[in-house]
Amino acid sequence: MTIKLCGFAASNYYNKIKLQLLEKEVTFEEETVWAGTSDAALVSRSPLGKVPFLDTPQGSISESIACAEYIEAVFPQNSLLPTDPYEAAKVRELILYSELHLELVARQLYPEAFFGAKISDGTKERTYKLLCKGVAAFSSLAKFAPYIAGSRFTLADCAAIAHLPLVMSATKLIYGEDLLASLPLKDYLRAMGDRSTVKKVNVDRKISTELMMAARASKK
Ligand SMILES: N[C@@H](CCC(=O)N[C@@H](CS)C(=O)NCC(=O)O)C(=O)O
Repeated sequence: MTIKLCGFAASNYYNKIKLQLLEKEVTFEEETVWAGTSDAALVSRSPLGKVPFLDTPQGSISESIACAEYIEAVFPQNSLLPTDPYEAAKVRELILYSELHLELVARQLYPEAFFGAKISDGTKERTYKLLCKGVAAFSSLAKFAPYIAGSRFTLADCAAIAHLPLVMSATKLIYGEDLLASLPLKDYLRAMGDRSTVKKVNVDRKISTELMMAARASKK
C-alpha cells in the first residue's frame, strides 16, 4: 500500500509526520500542498485547509495526531508507540504538551518573529505567562534519557524535533530570552540532528522555507 503525505516541508506539523514515516522506513510519496486557503479542492481533503494530511486508499486524513496514529496502526514496523498502554499514554501526553501547551501558544508570536508583522504587547505578555507554565509542565514530564519519553525514540521525539526549535527561536526573537533554556534541548537537538532521518527533514525544510519566503515577498 502506498501512502501520500500532503503539505509542505517548511511546516513543523508536516515534518513531524515525515520524520515518523522516515524513522519507520515506510515507503511514501509527498505532494506539495500549500495551506491556509479555502480552495475547494484543499478543503475537500483537509476541512480546515491545514497541513499535513494523508492520502490513503480509503480517503484522506487530516490532523497530524490522527495521521500519526493511523500510520502506527497500518505500518507496525519500527513502532514509535510503546505497547504498554501506560507508556503509550505517556508518549501521547508529551505530544499534547509540546503541541497544545508550547507550540500552539508560541504560534501567537510567529507573525512578528518570522513574518515581519506586528503583534500587540498584550499578546506578548499573555503568551509569555502561558509559555512559562507550559515549559514548567513539559519539563516535569520530559525525560531526555536520552529521548523525550525515555530510552526509546518515539512519536514524542518526532513532535519535539519538529516543534521545539521554533518555540526556542520565536521566544528568543520576541523576548530576547530562550524560554526553553531550562531544558537540555540544545544537546538533545544536536544528538537528534545526527540521525539521517532528521538530516533529510532539515534539508527539505530549508528549501521549502526559502520557497515560501520568496513567494510571500513576491506578493508584497
Ligand atoms: N492541529 C493541526 C495543526 C496543523 C497546522 O496548523 N498546520 C499549519 C502549517 S504548520 C497550517 O496548515 N496552517 C494554515 C492554517 O492554519 O490555515 C495538526 O496537528 O495537523
